[in-house]
Parts: sequence; structure tokens; C-alpha cells
Amino acid sequence: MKKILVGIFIILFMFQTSTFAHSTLTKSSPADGQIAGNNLNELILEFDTPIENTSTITLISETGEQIPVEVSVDNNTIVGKINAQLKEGTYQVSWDIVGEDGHPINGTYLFMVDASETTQSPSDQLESDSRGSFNWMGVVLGVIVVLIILTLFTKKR
Ligand SMILES: [Cu+2]
Repeated sequence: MKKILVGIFIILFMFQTSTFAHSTLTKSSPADGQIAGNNLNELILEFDTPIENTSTITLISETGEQIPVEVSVDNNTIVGKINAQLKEGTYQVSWDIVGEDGHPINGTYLFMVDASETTQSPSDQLESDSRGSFNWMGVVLGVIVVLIILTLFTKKR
């Protein structure tokens, strides 16, 4: 009976920590501290869980000017379209979200705009990131398959 109770407590504890973990920012474009070109026209923030549609971001220039962004939320991602061309300087992104567990969470990070840089569009960048890891997985799987075939072949002989 004691063992069962201890087991139940352990399961409840694990369930609680996994269910009630705060949502956090896992990836953004531009990233924290990144130097972007002045062709930058969108911000993309990815979180580790789905977030509420009321979640938002604000973009503030180093002179304290708020740059209008058209915010849309899709599952775990916030996209902010920037309709004006950004001047050179440092910008602060503030994100203010309601996570999967209903907790409001916020944070800020900075990025720079330098006219001599040309950034890929953020969505291209995120796509090439995932494409890169997919290719890597493919290579690993390929090597494993070759090893299995070689092992089978040598065993048969
Ligand atoms: Cu939370």
C-alpha cells in the first residue's frame, strides 16, 4: 500500500512539473544579438508550447520610438510584420504571451540593424535551419542502414 502511494505521488509530481512548466521562447528571427539588414520585414518568435492568440510583441527603437508591427499568432509562433523600413540602430523586441498553462510570461531581447548587411528573410532562415537538421538526420539514418545491410551480408556468408 505504501509503495502504491509513493508511486502515485511520483507520477503526480512528474505530471505536474510537465503540465505546469512555463512556456518559453525557444527560437527567434532575428535572434538575440543578431545583426540584421535593413531589408528586415518580419519578426518570428517560436515558443516551446502553443500560446494564446492574445499574445503579442512590440518593437522599440533605440530612441524609444515604437515601430508598428502587424502581429499574428499561429499555434506556438508569433509573426510580426514590419511595414516600414528600419533605420540603422539597436532595437528591442518585447514579447508578452499567455502560455499553454495560462500563465502570462514576458521577456525582451535586442537585435541590431546594419544597412550594409543583407539578411535572408526570417522564414527562409528558419526553413534552412530545419532543412539542415533534416539532412543531417538523413545522413545518420543512411549510415545506420548501410551498417545493418553490411552486418546481414557478412553474417550470411
Ligand atoms: Cu506557467
